[in-house]
Amino acid sequence: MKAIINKLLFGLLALALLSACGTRSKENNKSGEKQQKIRKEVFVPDFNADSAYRYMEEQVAFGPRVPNTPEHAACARYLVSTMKRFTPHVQVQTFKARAFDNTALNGKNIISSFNPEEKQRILLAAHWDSRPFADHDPDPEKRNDPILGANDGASGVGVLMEIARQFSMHAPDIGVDIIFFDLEDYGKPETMQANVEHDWALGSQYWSKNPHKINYRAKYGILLDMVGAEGAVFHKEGFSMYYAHFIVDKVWDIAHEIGYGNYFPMQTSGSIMDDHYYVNTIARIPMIDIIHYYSGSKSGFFREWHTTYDTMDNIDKDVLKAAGQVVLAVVYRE
Ligand code: AHN
Ligand code: ZN
Repeated sequence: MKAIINKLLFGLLALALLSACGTRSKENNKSGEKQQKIRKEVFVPDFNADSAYRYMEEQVAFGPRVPNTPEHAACARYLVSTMKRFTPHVQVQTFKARAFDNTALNGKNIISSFNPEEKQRILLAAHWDSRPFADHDPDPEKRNDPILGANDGASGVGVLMEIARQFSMHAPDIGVDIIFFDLEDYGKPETMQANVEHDWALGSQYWSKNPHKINYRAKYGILLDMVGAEGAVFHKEGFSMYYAHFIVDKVWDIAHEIGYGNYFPMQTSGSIMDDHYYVNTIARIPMIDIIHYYSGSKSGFFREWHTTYDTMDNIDKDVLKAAGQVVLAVVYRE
């Protein structure tokens, strides 16, 4: 009896310890025809959604982060100084790009590296700028106003900042580069009929042609876009399936294995033009997009997409947790 109680106590203690400092998941290594399971203990930190939420609030507090504005510049300084708390290897790639309307935009891609000497690398990314016009706002009067971009912008960056904080406490085995792409959301407004191409994702186009390191390679990349809206689910996006099927499988399988299957349905969506498209086609690094697709709206995105309602009010910490925990598990299993 005493032995059983001791065992129980030990189990409880182990549980408490695990929940305090991360989880150990069991890795299945299939080998030979018997597919004997060799369990390798892998440490995966516990993603803190409150922390990610706070990093989002801090970005949104600058106001819209529209290129060529002081708010955009101030947010860049905040992102750089915060990331420098997590790694000394932070680089800013400053560049100019032409918008659809010929405006010369000042862009800054912010690149934070972990284990910079490691050859095997993973690339994680999100865009940090916010859209200059709320062209999908229900009120026509507001369609020229800039958006706050809580979900469309700040969510992916907030999740990656929390991941960076976790890396600073327990470095993963593999090398990781976290890129905050600029100028993603300056595409031509919905109503404009101009025949322009490649008007979105100007920062990732620039980086893909001019990576921060010569001959830069990564095994694969994961882009996070709109990972915070209440009710979000992440479908297997079309370009991700086309260019990086094996990563989609890996990520969705892990999501199901660690209990976030509800957020990662085994369903495909159409192809979405986003930063990963250029990383795949120009830099030729296979990259997927974890993006909230919503078939219930005309745009295919969340209800507040490109409206003045894309605020912190519609952010759900459980969604941030699902996206962040799955990406952490993927990285620490490498
Ligand atoms: C297009 O609407 C063509 N692409 C959506 C990419 C995007 C905009 N992601 C966030 N905002
Ligand atoms: Zn957008």
